[in-house]
Amino acid sequence: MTNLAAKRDARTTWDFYNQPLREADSAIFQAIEAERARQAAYLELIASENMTSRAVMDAQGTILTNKYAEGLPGKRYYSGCDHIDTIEQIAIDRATALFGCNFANVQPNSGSQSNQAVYLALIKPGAKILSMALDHGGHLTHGSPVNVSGKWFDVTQYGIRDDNGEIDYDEVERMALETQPDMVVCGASAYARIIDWARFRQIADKVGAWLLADIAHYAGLVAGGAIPSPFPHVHIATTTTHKTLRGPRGGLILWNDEELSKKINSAVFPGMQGGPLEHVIAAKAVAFGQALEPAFKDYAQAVVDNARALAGALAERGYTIVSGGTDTHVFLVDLQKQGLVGLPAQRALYRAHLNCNRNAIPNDPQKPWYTSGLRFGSPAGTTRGLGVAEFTQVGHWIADVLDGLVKSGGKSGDTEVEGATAARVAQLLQRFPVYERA
Ligand code: DSN
Repeated sequence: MTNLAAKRDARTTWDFYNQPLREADSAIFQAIEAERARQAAYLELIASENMTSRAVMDAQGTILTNKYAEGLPGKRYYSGCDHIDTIEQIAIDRATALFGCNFANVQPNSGSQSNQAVYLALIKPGAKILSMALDHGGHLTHGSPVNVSGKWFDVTQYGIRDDNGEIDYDEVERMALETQPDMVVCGASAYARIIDWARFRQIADKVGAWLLADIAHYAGLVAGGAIPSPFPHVHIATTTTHKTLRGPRGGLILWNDEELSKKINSAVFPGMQGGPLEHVIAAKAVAFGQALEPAFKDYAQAVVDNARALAGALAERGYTIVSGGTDTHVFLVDLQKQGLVGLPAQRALYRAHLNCNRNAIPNDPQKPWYTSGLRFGSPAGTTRGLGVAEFTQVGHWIADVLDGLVKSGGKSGDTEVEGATAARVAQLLQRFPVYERA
């Protein structure tokens, strides 16, 4: 090799290991920068989203992505896992401390895979599941016909009561006695009220079923003590780590009984997954550490207070809140009274820099693509620093935009109101700056 070639080679090697994304791939860098600007400029009201910390992202964006580590701390199939073990054990210890349970598997890549791993661990294809219907607030992975859970299991679904929008526990019990499920699933992705974990356990015990609580949406509120914990009532809880819990995108399984450990751990690996994403597990550990700080309790309570303020303002303006209000971070608005459809409503709000998602409401006459509802949540806005006064104000801005949409016939929206609202949102968000770099 000539000297010049050797120099060039050294430079290439240095670049490979050290060149920042900005220089290495400008197309992707610029798109990420654009997304950073979007997140700064829009108020995030999607109930399942949040803004995680720089520290969490720092942990995730590390050389840990290089390592294969099938197995569990202290029992790996590949060598070189000493430091990975340290990290994963810290994540496990913090998870169990945070949720007050004995065991945790921090490896699931998502909430969906957490649920699938639990099914794989405890029931067989063809088994009976009793769970909440998707359009009543449940989740795809709780037995929706379009999901593997609905294809492989015999699913019966409960919903919410027409009169008060709450789970009808007597009806759940009746259904359980009638169908004799192998597993009862509680937990939801669009249910605003406190779930009675103890009552669900009584029902599950009556029919000898496993009780799984999917707390993907509520985990941060549970960890922060703003709503009751599913432990010690449930056999197993699953969650995502990126919603109210404010960590990296990922999943987590929690349980108390040592007898379940082998089944659950082996369902995650080798049952469902291969090498765990240890860079994400490090980021989960950081997020769990942050959630163990006393300040997280204040955050969790503020999330609930803010969601109530938002729902209250919308109700004051004549919008129907499913179940009449919220005890959590989330609620659904039923747009039928205003004659609105979810899709154009979501788009009108986005034009005003208010980001929420259209969502099916119970017994929705519209198709899932359109819907008759909107789902709102406070976790990201609360992280950003908005309080009750700001969320109340935002509730009125949402109502202004939706009223404008009604006046325009429900499709195009009122450009003037949307523009004025976008300007107000921009002014508000200037007071609550976010990430300085992508
Ligand atoms: N997509 C999530 C949500 O928005 O609730 C659930 O998986």
